[in-house]
Amino acid sequence: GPRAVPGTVDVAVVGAGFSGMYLLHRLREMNLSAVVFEAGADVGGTWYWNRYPGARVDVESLAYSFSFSEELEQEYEWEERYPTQPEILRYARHVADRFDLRRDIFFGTRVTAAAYDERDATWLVRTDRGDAVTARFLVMATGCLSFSKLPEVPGLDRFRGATFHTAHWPQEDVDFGGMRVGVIGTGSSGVQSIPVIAGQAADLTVFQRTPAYSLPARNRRLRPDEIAGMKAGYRAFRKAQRESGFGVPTVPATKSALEVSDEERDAAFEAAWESGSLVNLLTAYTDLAVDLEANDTAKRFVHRKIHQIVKDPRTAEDLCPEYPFGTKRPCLDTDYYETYNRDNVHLVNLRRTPIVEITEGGVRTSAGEYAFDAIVYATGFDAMTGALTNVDIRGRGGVSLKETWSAGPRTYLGISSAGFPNMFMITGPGSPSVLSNMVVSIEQHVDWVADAIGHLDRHGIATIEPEPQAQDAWVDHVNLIGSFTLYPKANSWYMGANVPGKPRVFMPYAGGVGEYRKKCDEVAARGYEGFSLSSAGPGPRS
Ligand code: NA7
Repeated sequence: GPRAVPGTVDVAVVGAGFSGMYLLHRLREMNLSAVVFEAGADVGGTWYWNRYPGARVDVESLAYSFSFSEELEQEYEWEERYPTQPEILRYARHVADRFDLRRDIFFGTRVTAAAYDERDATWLVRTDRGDAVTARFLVMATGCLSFSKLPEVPGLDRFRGATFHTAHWPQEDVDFGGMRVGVIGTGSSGVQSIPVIAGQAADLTVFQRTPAYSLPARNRRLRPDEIAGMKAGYRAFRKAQRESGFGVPTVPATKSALEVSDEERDAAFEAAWESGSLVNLLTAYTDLAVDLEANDTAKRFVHRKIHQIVKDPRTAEDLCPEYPFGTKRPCLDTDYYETYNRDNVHLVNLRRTPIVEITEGGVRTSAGEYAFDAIVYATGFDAMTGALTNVDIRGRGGVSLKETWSAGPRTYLGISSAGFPNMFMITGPGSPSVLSNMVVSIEQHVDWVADAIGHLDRHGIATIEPEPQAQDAWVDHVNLIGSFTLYPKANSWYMGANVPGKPRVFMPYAGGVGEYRKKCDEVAARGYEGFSLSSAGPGPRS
């Protein structure tokens, strides 16, 4: 028969993506009991849900992988430089099998609420299947891009054709052969799926509100010698990842984009463009992320590329972003701009002709109606906070996390929030998370949280919670670093700007994963400085 959900555990974990999987493994090593709830039918999180055609990671496979097990590193065979969604999901499944994770994971189960009981210092976690679990610790391993959003236009349920969202793609393959397809959204999911859909559909119309900056991925199969080289050098590479800015080792820039000749700069940008690596362009000069004039040089370079590739000058112009390069998440693509040279592909600039409504037959903009057999929503996510605030989380005094964060998320280190004792977030707002190679950030957070729980248990401490002053100082620090950058100049999901009514706050920590790790380690080394630790309550169960 089906396994019973345990009534009481040390740790309740929400989500079985890379975060929840590794956390479960760590907790078991510490002989703690844990239960993991996962809404999907299998592990993988982002890579379980985002099955749209062309879905790939934009960090190289050998870097976008767990480092916690040398055996895993050595035995796993990556096929492509930038693996496809099926390849990454296969990796996640392999990890689940290899570490026997599934026996503590309850799939098809969504956590709906979690309430802190001050008397017992425990969390009561509830699911949509009626489970109620009491846990000493609650860890939200819910991901940063997991609560999807649809466009805010009337008539979404009116359309009679087939409807898809890139983040809820069907399990079975979809074939758009012979169909008239509309894609709404040109973030990474749109940029990756549009070339593939264009190759199948009779006719494809892309609705673009904001263009993306995209670089060619130059994806290819990995050669045996480069895989062997990587495996031989993994320890040094992992160390470099952890100390880097983006969780990907780079050669630090030494020059301003404004102190070199146009020829030298163009050559450097050209090399980055040819390399198929986003960070190579983002970090080509010291000041691209902080100085508008310097940034303009990269912006103009990409604009030139777009005009070289796209034959119709008006389409090319519409594809050129106005906001500074890198201030919204840039994309890696395979034939994205080239796709607009196809006869069956049309671009609609929603800045000129906004969507008025979805109709029975398709999409109506201010310029008229477009008829479709299928609409693909590539409209993204309520990023970083959506997956947290859409669970009814109640901390001390029954206070809701959603209300507490109504003016923007407030965390200490992006790991925990005042008023919510013994609750941790993996890659929460206020951590580098979305500005980094996620696997590097995930491992660092999981290790820090597991070590913190170990520390509490060794010292007979029942609760950990940020002091409000430490949290205020961290929020100020995150804001200050953000204010040194150009990020606030774009209407991005980093700023919450893609969701109407969401407060405009720059949510990630932009100081780099290496600096961030140092801060987290210092806090722990100083006895969890900035946290109040209390030994009231029941203490560890063993
Ligand atoms: P993104 O990057 O949030 O992209 C969503 C796209 O959908 C973006 O172009 C949005 O335009 C567009 N959008 C959203 N709402 C609307 C409405 N109402 N009307 C028209 N267009 C809309 O999500 P993705 O799934 O592509 O990628 C998420 C991340 O995954 C990506 O950054 C990588 O890190 C991996 P906007 O820019 O808001 O004007």
